[in-house]
Amino acid sequence: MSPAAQTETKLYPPAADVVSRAHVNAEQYSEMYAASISDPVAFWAEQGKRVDWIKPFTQVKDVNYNFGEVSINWYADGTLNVTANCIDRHLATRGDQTAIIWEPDSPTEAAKHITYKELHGSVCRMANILESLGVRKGDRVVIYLPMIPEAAYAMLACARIGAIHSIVFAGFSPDALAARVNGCDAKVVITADEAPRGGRKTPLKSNADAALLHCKDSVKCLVVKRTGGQTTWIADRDYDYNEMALEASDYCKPAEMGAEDPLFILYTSGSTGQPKGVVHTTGGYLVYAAMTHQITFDYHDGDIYWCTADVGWVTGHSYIVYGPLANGATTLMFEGVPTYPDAGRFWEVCAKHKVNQFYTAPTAIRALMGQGTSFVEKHDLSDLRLLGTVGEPINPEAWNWYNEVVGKGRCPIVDTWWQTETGGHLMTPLPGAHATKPGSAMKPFFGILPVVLDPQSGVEIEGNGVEGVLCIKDSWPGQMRTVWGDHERFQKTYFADYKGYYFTGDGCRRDADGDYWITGRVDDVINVSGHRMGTAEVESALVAHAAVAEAAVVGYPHEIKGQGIYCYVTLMNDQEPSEELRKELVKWVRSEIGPIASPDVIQWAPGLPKTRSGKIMRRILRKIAENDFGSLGDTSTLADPSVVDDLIANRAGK
Ligand code: 6R9
Repeated sequence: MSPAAQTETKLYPPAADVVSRAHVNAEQYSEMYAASISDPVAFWAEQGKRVDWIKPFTQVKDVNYNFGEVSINWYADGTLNVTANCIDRHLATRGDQTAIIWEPDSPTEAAKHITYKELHGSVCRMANILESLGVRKGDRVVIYLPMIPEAAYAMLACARIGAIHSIVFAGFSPDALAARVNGCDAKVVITADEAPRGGRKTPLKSNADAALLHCKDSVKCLVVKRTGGQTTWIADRDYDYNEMALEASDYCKPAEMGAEDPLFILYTSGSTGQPKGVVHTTGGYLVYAAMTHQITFDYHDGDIYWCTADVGWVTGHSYIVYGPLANGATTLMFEGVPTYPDAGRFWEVCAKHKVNQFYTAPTAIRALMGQGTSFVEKHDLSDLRLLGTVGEPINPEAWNWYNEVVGKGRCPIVDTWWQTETGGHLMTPLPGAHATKPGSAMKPFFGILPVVLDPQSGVEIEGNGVEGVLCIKDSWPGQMRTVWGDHERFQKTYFADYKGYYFTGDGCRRDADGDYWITGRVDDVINVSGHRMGTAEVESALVAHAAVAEAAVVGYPHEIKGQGIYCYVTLMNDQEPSEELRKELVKWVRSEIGPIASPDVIQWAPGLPKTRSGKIMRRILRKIAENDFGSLGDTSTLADPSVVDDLIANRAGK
C-alpha cells in the first residue's frame, strides 16, 4: 500500500436517502457503540435475541484473555440449532421466498432459485444421508465442493445434526486436502465430479481420490454430480449423493446444540508451520454473523444480496451462508469468475438478478478496472444500493473506480476489515452512519475495542495520528475459540506477544480524525489476491523439491494481486539454474498447495542473508523484492554481508 493511500482524506458522507433507510444512523451508532463498550453484557444479551434459542441463555459472557488460561465463552448455557435459525424459523413467513439464487459458471446455463422451503428439504435430505453414512454429533465432515447449492446444503446439513464441517477450497491440491482431512480426523469427504470455473473444469473427485490415498481407509466419500464427468468409483467408499437424495427423507430433526459446541473448523495460514484449524462455535458466531450482515450491508427484507467470495473462505461462511440466511435474506451464490466469459460478468449478474448489495475483493476490482469502463456501462446497475470490499487494503484508485464507475457515486462503500479468526466484521464504516475515506476501514463495530500498540514495548498508544500494531482489547461473540486440537498454539499465536489483548497480526494507523487504516500484516503472512498465505508454507513446498537446498519467500507489491509471491531459492550443489527448472518449481508449488500459491518470481540465490545465529533476515529480502535498496537498514549482523550484494545485482526482473 503506497503511503499516499493513507493520507487520502477526502470524505464521502452518506446521502440523505441512505441515512433515512439505514438500520443505524450516526447518532444511533454513537449511542449503541458507547453502550456496547460500557456494558457489554447488557448489550450482547439484547443482541442474543436475534437468534431463536431452544433453551435461552442466562450467562452472556465468560472470557479470560490471560496467557496460559485463555478461554472464551458466550451464551454458554443456551442451546440452539443453527439451521432452525437459518431455515425453519423462516418457513411460516417466507417459505416461498428465494433463499439462494445460484448463478452457474456459464451464462448459458440456467440460474436456480431455491426457496426456503426447498432449502429445508434439501438440507434435511443431505443431513439424513450423512447420518446414514455414520456421521454423528461432533464428528467432522470435510467439504470439497464447487460453488454449487449443494455446498450450502452440506454446511447446513452438518449443522442440522451437530457435525462439524471443514471446508477446503476447491482450488486446493490433493495434498492440502489430505492434510485437512487428517488434521481433523474427518469421517466423510463431500465432493463433486468436477468443478467448472471460468470455462475450465477442475477434476475434484480425482483430486479427492488422490488425497484419500493418504487418509484412513474408513473415510467415506459422498459425491455430488455437477458436470456428469466420468469418475472412478470405489465400492463401499464412494456414495452417490444424487441417488441417495431420491430416497432420503426430507425431514430431519434439528439437533439441540450447546452455544459453545463447534460449528465449523476452517484452516487458515499463519506465520509459522502448517495452516491452523480455526474453530468457531454455534451461538455467538451466529449472533455476530447475523448482526453484522444486517447492519454493515444495511440489509432489508426483500433485498437481493450478493457476496462473490467462495465458501472455502470465511467470507463465504459468514456472508454467503450463515449471516444472510439467519436474516431470512436472498443470497446469491456464484460459481464462476469475474472475467468469464468476459470482464462484464459481475455486472451482467448484478443486472440480471437486480442485486442491491454487492460485496467483493479489491483484487477483483483492480482486475476489472484494468479492462476499462465499457464492460460496466453495458449493464443496468440501477438496483445497486451498497458496495462492499474485503480481504486486503483497497487502494484509492480502485476505491474511486468502484465508487464512480460501479456505484455511480450514489452507493456507500463499506470497507470491511476482519479475519477468519474474528468470524465477522470488526471494523467498517456503517452505510448510514459514517462518511467514508477511500482505503480506510474507519470505525469499530459494536463491542469492538481496537487498540494501537507500540510493537516493541506493547504499550497502548493513545490519541490520534498514531501507528502501530492492531490489537483488540476485549472479546466479541464471533471470535474464534481455539485452534483445533491445539489450544496451546491458539494462545501462543494470539495472546502471547501482547499480554491481555487479542493480537490481530495486522498493523494499523489511527488518523487525525480517529479513523482506522489497516496497513497490512506485520507477520510472515502475505495476502495474495485476498488469499492469506504463510510464507513458511510456500517455503516448505519449495524445499520439498529435490533440487532445492533452501528457500525464503516474501511478498512484494503487485498491481492486481495486492501482493505477489517472491521466492529466493538456493539450489543443491549439483543443480544448475535454468528456465526449465524455474517453470518446474512453479508447477511443483502449484501441485503441493494449489494454484493460488503459484510463485510470481523465483530468484536464484547462491546464499540467503542470515544472522550469525542462522536466522534469515526477511526484512532485507522484502526490501530487495520491493526494489527498495536504499533502505536495507543495518546489515552488520549478517554472517556474510556480500550475499546481499549478489541478491541486489541479480534481482529478478531488473
Ligand atoms: C475476511 C478475511 C485476514 C487478513 C487480515 C488483513 C486482511 C481483510 C481487510 C484487510 C485491509 C480490509 N484484510 N480485510 N486488510 N482492509 N478491509 O479476509 O479473512 O482470509 O483470514 O484474512 O486480510 O491483513 O488480517 P482472512
